[in-house]
Amino acid sequence: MLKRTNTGSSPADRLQTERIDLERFDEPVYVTRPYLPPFDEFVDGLKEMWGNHWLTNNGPVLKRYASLLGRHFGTDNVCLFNNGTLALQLGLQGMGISGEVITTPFTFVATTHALFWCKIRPVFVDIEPDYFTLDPEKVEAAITPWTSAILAVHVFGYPCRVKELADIARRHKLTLIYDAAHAFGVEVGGKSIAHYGDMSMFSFHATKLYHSMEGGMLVFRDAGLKQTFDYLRNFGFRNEVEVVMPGTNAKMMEMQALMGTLVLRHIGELTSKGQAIEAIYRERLADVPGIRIPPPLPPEIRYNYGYVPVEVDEADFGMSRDRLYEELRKLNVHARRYFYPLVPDFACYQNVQTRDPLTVARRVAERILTLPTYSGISAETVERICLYVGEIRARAGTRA
Ligand code: T4K
Repeated sequence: MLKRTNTGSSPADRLQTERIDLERFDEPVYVTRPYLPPFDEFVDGLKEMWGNHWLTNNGPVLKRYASLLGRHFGTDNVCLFNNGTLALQLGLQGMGISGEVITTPFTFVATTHALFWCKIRPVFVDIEPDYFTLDPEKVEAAITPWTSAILAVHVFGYPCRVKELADIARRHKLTLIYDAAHAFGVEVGGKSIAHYGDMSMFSFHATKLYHSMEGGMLVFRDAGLKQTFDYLRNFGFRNEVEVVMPGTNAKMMEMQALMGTLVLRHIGELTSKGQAIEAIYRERLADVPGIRIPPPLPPEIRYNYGYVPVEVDEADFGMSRDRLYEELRKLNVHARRYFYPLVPDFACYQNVQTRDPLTVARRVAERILTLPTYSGISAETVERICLYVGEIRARAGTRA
């Protein structure tokens, strides 16, 4: 229950005059929670698995799931993996990418790890300020004779500038790969985001809007790659006695495929719920000085509402992003600083030379805070988080 002490009269000066008790949430409010389909549906699926006596290695549930996703994306060129990281790594390996790849510093570290495991040198260039995706001009400026590909990330599900990147890739004969880990369900110009570039990787991790507990998928343009990806995820086996390449074990198992199948039935509701949550944040935080939500997306983009990232401007908010993060934690609200620190600042990548000063990425990484959103969160909880952010700001202002 929220307690308010009204010391002012007009709604306009409510934030300044109406004090709100910052009462800790009884239960933790996490940045996300996986959607769980009706338990009975899962049990029915388990019964089928028990009947099949088949748990992994290209079983019937996985095969059916792969066809379902193929129909969903309108292509046979899909391959499923046990997680998104290995999907991306094996995707790069299977496409024979080498040398230098131009990529973003503002991402989950797995994007860069996938390059590392393929012995590819990451070349980090800056991002754009509105939606945090790669800046095409910076990409073009970083191309060298050793550049083989661009690895861009639709971070938070915000589409990269796909047309400009495609144009650069075409003119410089580069492979264009997207880490679409956050972008399931996103469309640009009426077309799934999966159909831009030469290959896209989707993560189906439990923390994603759409998930299969753990899981990953590649969607690719060249049908010839399918066989290679199938080999790579299953030790390189062609048959019982032939190993045609040094593959690994990256197979999706039946239980994951079952979860993915069931969650897919509910993807429409999940997106609508996310949209409603985002609308509350957008409206309620609009007048809080120092909090910036990315602008509404242009009409040709259909967004999936999987994340609500905001930027905290310390001067206007009256405290740093890190202080706000800590204050919210005290109230049992576990927002996350996705993606801070920047990948090149992690110890294992500090020796990677970066010519671009990454000015925008550094500023964004210092300010970013990803707020809780998931299908099970109530509108009341979101309203309360917004009021708390406003109140924390008002108190910071009072102290200043
Ligand atoms: N590329 C990009 C751009 C990515 O963002 C990712 C993954 C990848 C590639 C690699 O894809 P995968 O190999 O993961 O398929 C999480 C996820 O583990 C990771 O998948 C995701 N990106 C990244 C952005 O976030 P953490 O370390 O922040 O997760 P964790 O365990 O702290 O979970 C966040 C919150 O979610 C928890 O505070 C509570 C809640 N939660 C989590 C789990 C796992 C639940 O309520 N239930 C759960 O089962 O990395």
